[in-house]
Amino acid sequence: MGPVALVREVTDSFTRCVTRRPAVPPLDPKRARHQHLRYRSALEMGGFEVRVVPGDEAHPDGCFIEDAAVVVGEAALIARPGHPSRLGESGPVADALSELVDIHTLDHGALDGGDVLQVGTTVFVGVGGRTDAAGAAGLEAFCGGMRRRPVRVPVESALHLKSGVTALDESSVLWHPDSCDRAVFAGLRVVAVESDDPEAANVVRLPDGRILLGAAHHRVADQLAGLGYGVVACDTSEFARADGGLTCLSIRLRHLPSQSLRR
Ligand code: CIR
Repeated sequence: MGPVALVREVTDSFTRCVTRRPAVPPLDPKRARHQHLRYRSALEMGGFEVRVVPGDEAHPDGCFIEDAAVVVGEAALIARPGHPSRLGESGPVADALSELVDIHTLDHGALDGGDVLQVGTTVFVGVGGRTDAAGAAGLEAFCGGMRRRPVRVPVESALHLKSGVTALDESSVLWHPDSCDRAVFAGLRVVAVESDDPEAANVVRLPDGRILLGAAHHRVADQLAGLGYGVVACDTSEFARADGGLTCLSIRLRHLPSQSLRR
């Protein structure tokens, strides 16, 4: 089957999302839902089949579904979110993933999917923010069975590794200078965004090869177009107010078996 993206409904409790700074005015679930629909459409137009996981009012941050699991090839590792209020989000996500891939579960430590960046066969894991050494070790053990090379990356100021660096293709990353040490990406092409645009490097690679980026980041759109990438913009500003970017709103499964027996 083709590429699938899982997204999760925005709940009324979205007003109570974890935020690094108080949200003023309060977070707006209606506006977030509107933006979420546009985001889903952009994923579909780019070649994903979108599946929607029901929301749970008990978990305001559940729509940031990326943090709940890491999919590598045809297996998923159910994560253990690093913020205590987010523990317990993963049940319905695991149910949805179990229709598509094999399920493994991290049994200790802290790991957020937003800290895991896959580029080709390398799996970078950001450690120091929401993900700790035990969570990274669990991911490394999981990767070992999947013929992937895990690489730990210290994360200091960003919420997640992918807040400031994401993949453009199988050998290129889009990187913000404050996100992490550029040297960890030796051997890959590193495209740097302007240092005054910290959220600009969080983009989603669509199955059709285009790059989905935040609507406010015009300079990056021009930069990527100049490098030959097709770009498509999406406004997720209400989610940005809750510290979420484009990647965190979906779990993307790119390489599913041609015939899924689990459907
Ligand atoms: C949180 O603080 O956990 C949420 N409000 C935002 C999570 C964003 N996730 C991500 O960037 N992967």
